[in-house]
Amino acid sequence: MGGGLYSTSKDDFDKTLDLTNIRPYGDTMNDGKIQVSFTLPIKDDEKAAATAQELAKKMGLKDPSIAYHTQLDEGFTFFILYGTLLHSVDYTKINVELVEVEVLSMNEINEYITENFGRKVVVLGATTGTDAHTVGIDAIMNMKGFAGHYGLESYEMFEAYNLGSQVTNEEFVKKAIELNTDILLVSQTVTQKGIHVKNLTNLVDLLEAEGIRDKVILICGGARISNELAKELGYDAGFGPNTYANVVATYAIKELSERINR
Ligand code: B12
Repeated sequence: MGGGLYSTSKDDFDKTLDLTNIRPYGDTMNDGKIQVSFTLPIKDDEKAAATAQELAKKMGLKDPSIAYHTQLDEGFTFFILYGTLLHSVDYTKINVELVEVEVLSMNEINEYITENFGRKVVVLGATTGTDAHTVGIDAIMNMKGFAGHYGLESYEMFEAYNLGSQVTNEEFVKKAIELNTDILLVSQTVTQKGIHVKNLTNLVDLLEAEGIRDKVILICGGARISNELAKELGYDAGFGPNTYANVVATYAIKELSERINR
């Protein structure tokens, strides 16, 4: 008897990994299977389902099927669709600008600061603007840190101040001047309607107006922040998801040392 309907013979599966033609992996290589979700501002009925499928086809999904749909509110329907993505990307042509630094441990960082600056380094952090998310900046600054990596407050050679969330750029700059701050850490999580871009840009403008932009190492971070975006906005560096305190600290003290030597 042959393999039948559910044959799992290894010859049945495509196993070709072509980095110039990367497609989503569902349960076999290159099958292109993905799931997407969105809400449409129309009532939950057959016509809405057909509309959602039509949209999915326009996104490049072949044979989209509706896995789930529900009314969110009167006149609003949430959909989850499953299908085969027809697009692919050349992975070998993707360039990402990362912060490149040989990462030091907490002890090495304390030693580096003692040897190079002979004093504590002042670091001020906050989530600025209307953004209420504190978990990201706490992960970098709080004593207990994040995922087994202690935060900057536990480093002997950092004098660390965490102002929390919803700090206006004006308050932040005022505090930076008052503390004679070396390193500024800004966290931004909400990116709806580009609010993070406006807020981060406004901070740079204020620092320039006060004449202290070049005196501080200015770093931003958050789930949707990249080093590339940070640099575009006038920051020294930007850090995204799964950043640890010692990585940021290594970059900041080396940059501070270079700037002083320049
Ligand atoms: C917890 C949470 C909340 C809590 C926040 C509580 C608190 N005290 O922080 C509450 C309930 C208050 C909340 C509110 C809102 N939230 Co919310 N929230 C989340 C949630 C579930 C987790 C975020 C989090 O804590 N992540 C864990 C931390 C550790 O990760 P992280 O922030 O990425 O931080 C790491 C790195 O990014 C980096 N990093 C972060 N900051 C910095 C800074 C520096 C200097 C450096 C170097 C590194 C760095 O290092 C960290 C550690 O590695 C996310 C969804 C999700 N699962 O991600 C939504 C989410 C972030 N929230 C969202 C939204 C929309 C909101 C609201 C606007 C909802 C509303 N309509 O009211 C409000 C915001 C109100 C406001 N004024 O800001 C959206 C954001 C969408 C967007 N892109 O804009 C998300 C993604 C949910 C979603 N899918 O829609 N939220």
